[in-house]
Amino acid sequence: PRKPRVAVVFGGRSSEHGVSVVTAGAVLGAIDREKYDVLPIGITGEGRWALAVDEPARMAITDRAMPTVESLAESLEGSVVLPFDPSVREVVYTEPGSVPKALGEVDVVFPMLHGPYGEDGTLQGLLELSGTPYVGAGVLASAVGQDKEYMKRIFTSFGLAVGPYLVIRPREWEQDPDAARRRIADFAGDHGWPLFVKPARGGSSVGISKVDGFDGLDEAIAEARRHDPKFLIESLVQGREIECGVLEFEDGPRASVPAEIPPVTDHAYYDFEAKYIDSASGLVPAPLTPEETAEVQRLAVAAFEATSCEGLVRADFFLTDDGFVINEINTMPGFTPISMYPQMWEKSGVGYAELVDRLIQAALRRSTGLR
Ligand code: G1L
Repeated sequence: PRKPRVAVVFGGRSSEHGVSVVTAGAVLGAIDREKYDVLPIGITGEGRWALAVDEPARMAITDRAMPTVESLAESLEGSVVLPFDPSVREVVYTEPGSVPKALGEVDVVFPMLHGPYGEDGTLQGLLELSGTPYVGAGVLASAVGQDKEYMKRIFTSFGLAVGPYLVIRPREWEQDPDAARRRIADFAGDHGWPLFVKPARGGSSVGISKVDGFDGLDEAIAEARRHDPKFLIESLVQGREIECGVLEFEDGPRASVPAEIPPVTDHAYYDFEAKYIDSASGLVPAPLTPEETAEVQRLAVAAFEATSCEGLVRADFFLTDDGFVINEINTMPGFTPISMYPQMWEKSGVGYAELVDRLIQAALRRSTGLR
């Protein structure tokens, strides 16, 4: 019988293009070639989809320089541009059960793209339309995973504790910024400073500022709004940072051993590089009591179920004096072999190659359409 063909889609029009290429290189290197055929599909910085060379060694970091799809594509001739570029006259024709022609026939897609048009459900929607199974979260879970407002609303409605927050919508800020500032002042009165100003959508730590008083507020809002006109105000949640991985097995989702991210001293946040590339200096397993471990594992699986995740999720919590508070979920967590998510599974007895295989198997089990 023919081997299933796995298309790994990576790169893309995001500032984390290089991180995606490096991570896809690790995944391509871990896929069992006896069991699967692979098709590496790169998306260039300007959004062109092209067949890349299958040489994972060329996808590694070289003295701090990130690899790019441009350097891996055999040819960009005839490549398609998605989302559709109006200057491109060709129509991408898609037959049921296949992805756009440029991709060729594939049995399963492994999407490895950060942010808009990759992680937010739009690529997942395209794959749904073409009837192609894919690894990881579906349209809804992907979109929810990119929107901090709806993520919190869903957690709350499923009984998971979230920290205090305020949502300021685009019209509210644009039509009456003083009223919005008063709402923020009331919030600061209730919860104290510092406050965090965050774009509602978009992953990692981009556009987030910590403000200690009204002085830095407008600048922080302007910065958040550069990424998303909808933004959130959050108070500082005092507690230890605990993460837990969830992976879909044949019989349903299971939680990994949790990890603890020690408080950072040298830089303001656990930034993007730390999250996706560095060994993320987390403690795995987290030094928790057996009861705390069981509780955070239960909550991580509950977060996976509440948001209708598939395949995998990394759930991030604070352990406060009042118990676990969920901060966020990440449907496409850092995924190099030394990133937190694969490390948590490694310490749970599931190595990197098995992890990749389980994700592909979960995607192949998934029929398209409603279940
Ligand atoms: F497909 C999975 F397994 F769901 C998946 C896809 C992508 C897991 C993790 C990632 N991560 C990445 O693609 C990235 C960290 C390189 C960018 Cl979001």
